[in-house]
Formats: sequence, C-alpha cells, structure tokens
Amino acid sequence: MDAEKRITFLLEDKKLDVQLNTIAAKVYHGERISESEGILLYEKGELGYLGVLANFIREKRHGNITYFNRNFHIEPTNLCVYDCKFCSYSRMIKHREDGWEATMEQMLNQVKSYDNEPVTEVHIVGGVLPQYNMSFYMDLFTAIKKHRPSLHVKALTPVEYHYIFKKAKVDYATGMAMMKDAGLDSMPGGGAEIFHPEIREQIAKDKCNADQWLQIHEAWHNLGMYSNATMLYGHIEQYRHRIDHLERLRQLQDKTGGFQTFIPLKFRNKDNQMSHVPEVSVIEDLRNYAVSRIYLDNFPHIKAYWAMISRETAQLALSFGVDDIDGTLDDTTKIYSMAGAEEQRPAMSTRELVELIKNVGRHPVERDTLYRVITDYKDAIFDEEGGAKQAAYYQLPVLD
Ligand code: V47
Ligand code: SF4
Repeated sequence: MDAEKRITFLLEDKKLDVQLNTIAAKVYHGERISESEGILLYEKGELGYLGVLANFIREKRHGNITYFNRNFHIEPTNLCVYDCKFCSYSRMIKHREDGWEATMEQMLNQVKSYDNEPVTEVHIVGGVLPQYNMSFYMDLFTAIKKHRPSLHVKALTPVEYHYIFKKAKVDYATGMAMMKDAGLDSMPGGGAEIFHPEIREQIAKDKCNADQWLQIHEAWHNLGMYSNATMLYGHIEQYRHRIDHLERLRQLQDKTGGFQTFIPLKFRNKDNQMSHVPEVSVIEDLRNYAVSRIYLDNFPHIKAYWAMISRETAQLALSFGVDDIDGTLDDTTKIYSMAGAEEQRPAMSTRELVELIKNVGRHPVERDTLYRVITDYKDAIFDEEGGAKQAAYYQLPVLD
C-alpha cells in the first residue's frame, strides 16, 4: 500500500482521537502544525500513526530515495575547555595525558591518506582548545583545499566558532566570512544539544547558548552557505523542550532557508556524567524521527546517523521520515563509540550502504554534501570485487 492510501485510511478511521485526526488532515493538506500540536504528537501519537504521517511527507518529498555520502572525519582533539555532562569523549585539560591533540601536519596527512579514495567530504569536529584558534583553523582549511580543492570541508560548530571569534575579537558575520574565504564549505549540525535554558544550563552550561548557536548559523546562511542542525534527545528533557528546540530551528529556517538536514542525536549513556540517566527505547527513537519530520516542514532532509543508532535502527528509520543515513565514515569518529554505541569501529563500504538501503525497499543515491547526485544505485549490482555496474533491477523483498 502506498503512503497516500495509508494516510487516507487513517483519516477515515472513526476511532482516531479528534485532535490526532486534525493533525493528520493538516499533514495531508501540507499545512503547518503548531507548537501545542507538536507536543500532542509526542504525548499521544503512537508509533504506527506517527509513521504513516512522517512517511507520507518523506515519500512526497523524496519518494523512496535514500541518500548517503562518502566521507571521513577528523577529530583534532578530545581535550576540551568545556564540561558537557553528556560527553563521553572529552577529557578536561587537566587530564591531558588521556587525550590526543593532532598537529596541522597530522591532520593534513590524514587528508592525504584518502588521495586515492572517492570520498567527497571531510567532517572536522572535536573538543575546544585555546591553541586551535582562528588562524589555526583558517590555515587548516586553506591547506586542505590547496591539496584537494574538490573535497568539501564541513567543519566546526558554533561552539568552536563562538569561542575562537570571541578570542580574536571579531563579530560572527566577519568571522564566518573569513572562514568562508579560508575554504570552509559548510557547517555540521553539532553543539545544538537542547536549546531551552532549563535543560541547557544543566547539561552544557558554559558553551555558546541557543541564541549564539542560531546567530552563527544565520550569519553563515547570510553568506549564501548551508549548514545542518541537530538535537540531543532522550535524557532529562521533556517533550516541550524538544518542541521548543524544533520551533527555534523552524523559525530560523523560515528566515534564511540555509539548513539542509536535521539530525536527531540519541543520548548514549556510557562513561559520562549522565550515565545514571537511562537511554530511551528504539520506539522512542522512531517516534522522535517521525515528529521531527512532521514538525520541520521547511527542512528538506532528516538524517539518521547510523553510527550512533545501529544499522538496523537506521533501516527502520527510513519508514519514519528519514531520507539520509550519513556516510561511509571509515572508522574515523570516536564520539559515539566512546558513548556506548553498538558500532565500535564505524565504517561501511559503499556496497554495504547500498545493500542496507535496498534491503528495506528503498532507492540508494550517493550524494555530495549539498545533495547533488553523484551515483544513482537503483539498478546497480556489485561484482565479486565490490565494484558497482549497471544491471537488471535488484531483487527486493515485497513490503506490502
Ligand atoms: O554536538 C556528544 C553529540 C554531537 C553524546 O551535521 C552525543 O552531518 C549522544 O553533531 N550521546 C557531534 N550524542 C556530532 C554531530 C554530527 C554527527 C553526524 C553528522 C552531523 C552532520 C553532525 O554529538 C555533539 C553532541 O550533541 N554527542 N556526546 C552522547 N553521549
Ligand atoms: Fe567539549 Fe563538545 Fe564534549 Fe561539550 S560536547 S565537552 S563542547 S567536546
């Protein structure tokens, strides 16, 4: 059964709660839902219902297409001047012996190690340290672009930018323009956590606040550039805090249109100062993807970061509003493995990503960071060596 028929059945269901029926009708007609309706979805919407609505929107926007990219991460350091309570990754500067600090040369060598690989993006994110200042990062971006101009540099978050701009005494608009000139191509979505001060002050009190995070993205969008947004959910926040977070993002997106992707990040509780907080269930993960897809009607893409939630949950998420599962990663990120994610050495070949997507009846497309199509794998099969070639349609399990 197709997504349109499912939502039509739901709308005709006389037993459905009246408020949920009103929301379903809004979704069907492409109308925006309010903050109170968003909270109601979280409180009352059961998984099947949310899935029908979110999948309707997903298929209206993207059909079965599911995006992935070929990327690797550089994490310059796991030392950090901040002390976010949920972070399993950072070591305070006083425990320097437990951490790593990469030099410019080491990071460039990491880039060079991919010279013969068809990667399109390097994602740079890590802790905040005084010696990684504005000129250090500008030199790094310039050096990467000089070595490989076509490699998309997606780097740092408002947490780092706020810190380095303040030290250099430059305003956000000037600072972001300087980063762009140095070679920055886009900004990842990290550092957003939960915007609402009731929660932010308990889990991430010293770093940039919600307004600063949003202003830095706005300054970047005003340069005609793109970025992502995240939300760290499933810890001490309530549903109203999640909707407040989504609302602030939706408002900025109305203003600038510069966000490409929203990435819900599930709180993982291993080895951090919030280890006593239990992790939410996979059902809550899927409900959260669905509500995000429904609420953020002006975001083109919703991403499930497979390295954090496992391959199986990423497959399920494709029926709950998600149309992107991030990239190959090549075992270059430690943020989630250190926080207890199932994937301890996250890496997937293109073939594995393509098969993971095809096995749940979706249509894999390799994209670049700006969602331009690089390779359409709809009709591709892989030869013994793992190379893709065009062939007859791949046999899929029948879903309906
Ligand atoms: O900001 C840290 C989160 C983020 C934990 O833009 C944790 O394409 C869960 O933003 N449990 C960094 N989450 C990663 C990030 C990201 C990842 C993938 C793709 C993109 C993108 C962005 O990781 C941090 C923080 O919110 N984080 N610790 C934890 N224990
Ligand atoms: Fe530092 Fe980022 Fe960890 Fe916070 S989440 S302590 S800013 S590395």
